[in-house]
Amino acid sequence: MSKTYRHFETSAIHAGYDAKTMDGSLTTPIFQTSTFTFESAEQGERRFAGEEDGYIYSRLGNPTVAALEEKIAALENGERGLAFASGMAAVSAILIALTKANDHILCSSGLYGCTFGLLTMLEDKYNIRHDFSEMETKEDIRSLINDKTACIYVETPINPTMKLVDLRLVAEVAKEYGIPVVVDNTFSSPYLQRPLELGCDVVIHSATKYIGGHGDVIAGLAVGQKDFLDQVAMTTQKDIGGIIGPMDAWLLLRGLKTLPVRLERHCDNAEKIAAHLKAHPAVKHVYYPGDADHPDYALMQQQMKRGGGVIAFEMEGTKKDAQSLLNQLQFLKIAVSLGDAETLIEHPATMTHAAVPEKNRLEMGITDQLIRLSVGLEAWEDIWEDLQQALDWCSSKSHNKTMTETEKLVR
Ligand code: LCS
Repeated sequence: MSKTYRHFETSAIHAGYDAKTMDGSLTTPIFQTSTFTFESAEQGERRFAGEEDGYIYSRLGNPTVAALEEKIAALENGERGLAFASGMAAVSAILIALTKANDHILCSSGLYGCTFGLLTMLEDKYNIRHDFSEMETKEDIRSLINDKTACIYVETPINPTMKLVDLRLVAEVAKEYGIPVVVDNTFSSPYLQRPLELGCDVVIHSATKYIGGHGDVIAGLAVGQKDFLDQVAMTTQKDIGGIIGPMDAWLLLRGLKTLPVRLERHCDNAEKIAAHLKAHPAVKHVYYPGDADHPDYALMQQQMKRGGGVIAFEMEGTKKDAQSLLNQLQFLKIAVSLGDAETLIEHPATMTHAAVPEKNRLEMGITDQLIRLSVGLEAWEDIWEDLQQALDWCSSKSHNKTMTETEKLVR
């Protein structure tokens, strides 16, 4: 395990790197190389045989990537980290490592659309079945575990509905059966939530989001016990090959240094925006775990530091009204992804979760009127001003529509 410091903020900057080993370079050098030379044929043989430490080929390991893996392990309080080409490469490597044909996976009641797609593919090709559960009580979980259950897979907060899952509760039940719990911690980042400290076994990130933080890299990370991640490194990671490049690893190392500062600001802004959204007549419902009215607010306080930077809200009206809101925005960006400096807004039913069949989508709570807002680092007043003018427009349009319909009736 790499050296950690007393405070997360210090580890985010210093963990996993010793400038003395890199000629005093303040920042981690980018080892932009595909392969590493051996001094002799015998050295090559020893490295391949695992008898001598040292790099071989960048798909098997690279010093810049290793620095990132050490840092994320330190921040998640795990034994080993692994870096991947994308969040989905991390999700697929871990799920493939944990399952075999005919197994079963128990999942939280909502998942990112492509994770849902991966589960569907695993079922179609290898008969690896899955169930969804709200996981509100121990009995909810126990009732869906069977002798084929290979792991429990949880997102919390869930993309995009912002429901939470009680990680301590899930970990306690999983221990009864000796089943590993995998947590996709993308929406929280290790600054707000550390699932391994709550008894879970593996943490996954789409590092594309808060960890990168600047909308310029696609990447994934996994953290867990060394034995298991060593096995993943030598099997699904090495042989499927979804590894990260050195430049992208460096961008994540840079992003991580400011993670605590950015997250505090994301949370400050999101709290203010959520409160204003709640008061607007065009908004039917706001789902933000940092809001005291959120059904999981008490749970948020137990397992997260703050509510995070993502808000989901339901518009009054129809899908068209939800789309109109996006179209009326002046500077906020219509885009999927989240956790960037820019505020990003999207329509999950037709974007991130468009590939999820309507029945499953509605069961997950993703209606046509649901909007997901990743609150950025701009001044919250400017974010609200843009949202407000778009919401006002939606309200006045529905008001006008009602008037016209009434007028028609009168005539
Ligand atoms: N897990 C979660 C919770 C995610 O939100 C995403 C991507 C992934 C895994 C996959 O990560 P990637 O391969 O994209 O790095 N979520 C996206 C989203 O909500 N909008 O765009 C991508």
